[in-house]
Amino acid sequence: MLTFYSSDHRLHHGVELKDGVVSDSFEEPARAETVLARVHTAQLGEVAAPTRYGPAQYVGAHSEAYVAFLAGAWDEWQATGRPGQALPLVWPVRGLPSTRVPEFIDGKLGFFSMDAGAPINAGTWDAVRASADCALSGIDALGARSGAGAQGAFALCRPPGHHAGHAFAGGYCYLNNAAIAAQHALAGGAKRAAILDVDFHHGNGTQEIFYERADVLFASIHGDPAVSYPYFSGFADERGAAAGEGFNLNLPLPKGTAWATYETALQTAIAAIERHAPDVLVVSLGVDTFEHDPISHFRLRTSDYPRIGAAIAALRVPTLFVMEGGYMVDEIGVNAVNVLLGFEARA
Ligand code: OKP
Ligand code: ZN
Repeated sequence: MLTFYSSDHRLHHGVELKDGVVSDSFEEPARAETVLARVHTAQLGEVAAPTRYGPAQYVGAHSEAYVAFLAGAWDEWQATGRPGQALPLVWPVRGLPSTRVPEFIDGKLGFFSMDAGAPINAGTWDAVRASADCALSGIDALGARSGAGAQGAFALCRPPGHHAGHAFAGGYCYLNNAAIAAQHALAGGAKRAAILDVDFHHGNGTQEIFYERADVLFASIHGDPAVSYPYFSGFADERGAAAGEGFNLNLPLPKGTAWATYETALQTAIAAIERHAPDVLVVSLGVDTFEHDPISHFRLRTSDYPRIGAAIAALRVPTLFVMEGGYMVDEIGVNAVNVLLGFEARA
């Protein structure tokens, strides 16, 4: 399987407010390095640098105004002379009347964010672009190789993307790499796409982007939002709207979920994808479902990950794996690559 990776991800290193203290983010550069090292040692296949795409390819999944905000936010923040990273501190929640885009950067940060989990520093935009470019390159590689069997490609994205919506950042995410990839596949001639999100956290951004569309099925298995981030999205009764009604499938699972329960949900998601009959499948591949993940509470084991890949391969649909979360840095490489090896063994 071909992997797309850019060392530009290192240009982004965020901070987060954790337990009331500002510290280095769990979403750290070592994550991608660990996965890349495992791609090599497991001999998954070639690693290529992504093609450089333009902001026009990010629009569709995202609004033009939001992409322009991301591109310019650091310069606007820096012009104010603040010493730290750009972070929002005020949001347009229920009860605040204005829907105008603020003129000043502090207001813009709140307008274009769901939380304070997506800080912007000097290298963030370059890292974010390179991450999306890995996903776009992965779709183009699948197209070039389409033919018999279940073809796979791996976009080793960092930062991740699935919390980013049409016009907002959040939860370590800026551009929604999986959504951009699916949109690119449709622009390239695919009639239907599916996105399977196996990250521990609900992919609220991906859900929002495709919520009213029937051409992209979104299926997600995640920690119950009653007790897990992102709290305000991911419930089973969110099933899509308008033309997209019935094309959004949320499978929230309780704390402590281990393989047996997980597998049942996975098979439910796979069956829904099969009914949708997509021309391309994008997998939001988070491995923060791991039993020792520091910020999540499922109990999957290293030996469960190849089974996820094998279940996906059984669909026999060209599949792009897009890296999302996973914060037990020592094991993220083994677990992520195990999914890919399980896919290849069945492909
Ligand atoms: C990104 B991805 C919990 C705070 C949650 C945000 C988590 C973002 C996860 N104490 N912080 O889905 O892996
Ligand atoms: Zn996650």
